[in-house]
Amino acid sequence: MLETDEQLVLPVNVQIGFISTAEDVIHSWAVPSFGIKLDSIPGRFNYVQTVIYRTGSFYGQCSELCGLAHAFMPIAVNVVNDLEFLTWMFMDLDWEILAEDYEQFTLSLDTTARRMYLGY
Ligand SMILES: [Cu+2]
Repeated sequence: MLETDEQLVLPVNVQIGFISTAEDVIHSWAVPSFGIKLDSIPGRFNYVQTVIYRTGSFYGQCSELCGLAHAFMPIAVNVVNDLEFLTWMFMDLDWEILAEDYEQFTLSLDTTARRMYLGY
């Protein structure tokens, strides 16, 4: 019931920061096993950090009554060790596109960081 087409893959025993926002209505990204319930609000960035100490599959769902498709917002997280995480991160990566997009990517990160600190 909570399975998804794609799983969020995260490394175990590493400090992880989650940044959340929304485009349409208020959602709430909740995974009870992590002790996280992070509101996703249009026009705002919310932030929480944690360390996950166990590998495995973890599940959650949107916990805000956000609208018509609310029942179809499951969350699946696969927590893996360092080697599995690096393998996942770099497989299927197109290094030429990555090099071309690197400058644009860092510019968009700067914009995101500026918005977080200034709150717009
Ligand atoms: Cu939602």
